[in-house]
Amino acid sequence: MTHIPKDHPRYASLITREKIAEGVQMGITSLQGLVAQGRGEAFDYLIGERTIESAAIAERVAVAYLLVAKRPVISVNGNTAALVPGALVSLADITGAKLEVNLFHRSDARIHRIIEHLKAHGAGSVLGSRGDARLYLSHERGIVDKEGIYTADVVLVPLEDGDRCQKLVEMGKIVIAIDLNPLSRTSLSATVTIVDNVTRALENMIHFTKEMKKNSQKQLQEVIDSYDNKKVIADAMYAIQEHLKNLAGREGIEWI
Ligand code: PTJ
Repeated sequence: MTHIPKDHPRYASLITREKIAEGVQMGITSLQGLVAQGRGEAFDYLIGERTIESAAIAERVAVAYLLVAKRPVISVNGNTAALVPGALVSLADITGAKLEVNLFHRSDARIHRIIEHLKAHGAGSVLGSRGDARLYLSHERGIVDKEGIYTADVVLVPLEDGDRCQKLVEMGKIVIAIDLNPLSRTSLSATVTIVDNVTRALENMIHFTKEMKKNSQKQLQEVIDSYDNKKVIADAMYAIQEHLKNLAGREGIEWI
């Protein structure tokens, strides 16, 4: 890993980049994952590299869904395994969700490496290697485990491609997406859209879970019932516009 000095103004972003590059070197992250990360970085820059208020609301609702779920599953791909392995394991532990590796660029070797990587970060059992059920998709993301995503009632899908998100929603599942692009197909089709960097979102969700675990099922249901996903997406777009206006204003550039 390249040494990044802590006082570098773009420290957090550069460390994230290093982790993804390391993921590729370890055979965990796909080469295409680098491109996806670059896209994410660009949207994160537009949003101001912070958790906006509406994302925090969506994160709380996501936690409420995970806590009321009967069969919650957290889907793991090559990017999230490289960026936030410890947080994925912690969130699964405290919400009681199962972890399942599910890849777009699927290979048995990569699935195995990601499972071992999660275990090295404290995971017990990790699903994904069986592939004994199929979602009706023409690509490999459709290969899932029967006791995991296939029969889950709530699925958390960080950095997803739109096809599978739509399919899971069509199957009647609650789908929670983490995607910095508020207008991606995933964002537009998920039940709960968290427009935040996965590195911040998972830490926030762990924090909220610790708080909300004490809540009754009725209280959790109230959090869910008061939620409006379209409003959250609209707010993310507004936040991007306002952030850009502020940046322009600071530089004396007129916002037309
Ligand atoms: O490991 P695999 O084989 O399953 O492949 C995973 C990738 C990510 C390559 C695959 O799912 C893919 O190609 O994803 P997309 O279609 O590029 O979508 C990724 C979405 O996640 C984009 O909308 C990005 O803006 C967003 N994104 C990228 N990095 C982050 C992110 N959102 C939140 N946090 C990030 N760090």
